[in-house]
Amino acid sequence: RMTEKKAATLIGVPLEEGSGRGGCAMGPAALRIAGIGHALGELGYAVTDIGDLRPAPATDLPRHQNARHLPVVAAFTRALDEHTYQAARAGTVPILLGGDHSLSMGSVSGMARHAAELGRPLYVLWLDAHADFNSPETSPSGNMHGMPVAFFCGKAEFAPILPGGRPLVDPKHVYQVGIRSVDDEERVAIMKNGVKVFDMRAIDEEGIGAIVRRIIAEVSDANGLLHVSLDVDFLDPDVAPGVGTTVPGGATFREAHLVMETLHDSGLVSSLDLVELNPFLDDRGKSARVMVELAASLFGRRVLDRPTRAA
Ligand code: Z70
Ligand code: MN
Ligand code: MN
Ligand code: MN
Repeated sequence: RMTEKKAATLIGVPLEEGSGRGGCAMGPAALRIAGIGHALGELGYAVTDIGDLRPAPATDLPRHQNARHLPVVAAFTRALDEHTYQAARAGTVPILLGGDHSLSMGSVSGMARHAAELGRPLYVLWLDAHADFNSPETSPSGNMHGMPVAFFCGKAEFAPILPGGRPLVDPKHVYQVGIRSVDDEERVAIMKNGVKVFDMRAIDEEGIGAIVRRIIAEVSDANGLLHVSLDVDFLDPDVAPGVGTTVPGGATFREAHLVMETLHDSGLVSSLDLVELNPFLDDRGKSARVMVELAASLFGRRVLDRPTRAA
């Protein structure tokens, strides 16, 4: 096992219909131009890029009042559930090149299936300004990128998107870090369901390093797999302006790198979403490059070799 080459599968997801505006569909191209494949190769990964998924919209789903573009998002969810599951089952790290955050409905569902087969619990680290825990009943916008966490925890009602009986994620296994914009009904839902929320106040008071080490210790004690979902707006808009919903007061460049380096040292990360990059709004590729740098840190790029800090 130790001698096997590390492997990653890049999955392009030109999906923007979940976000309520155009631009995210160009995200996969921007992440490739910023060098995601090259960076992983330099870190010793065998990289397979399966290209961009372009599923035809689902024809079996009714129009939904408050789940905009449901047939498009559902088609991507189905394709991503399968491709993410297969990439993980083949022993590679699936890396989703988004695309808006509704893509996590599929990537996390696929990882939940993989984890269940291994008999291990799946944990999700949600790095985002938003909780993305709305349902069609609570959403103020109808935009499905505000719903993926509720979906993969089984807390959002849609017409059936995936077959019944699929493993769900326990909301108590979802850690949300960087949160600073939550809708009123959404706040009630995350509290009721026991989502573990570390908002910007927690980061300021406790330090992001201590928070991430605590999360890693819990996942490690449970022998869990950890899926990381990185929304561009986790970062402060000064660091990463290329996103539709900028929210002031986000993570700094240094905080974000520390998260990734600490996660790498844990050896627990099974899969990654890079989402919400909008190249149309970016400043000469700045945000795309930051996202690639953070992915490189997550998969082992470091400044110096040093003993890992105890949890
Ligand atoms: C709001 C909604 C959201 C990302 C915006 C915003 C959701 N809570 N998510 N940008 N990534 O419309 O549900
Ligand atoms: Mn999000
Ligand atoms: Mn967000
Ligand atoms: Mn548990």
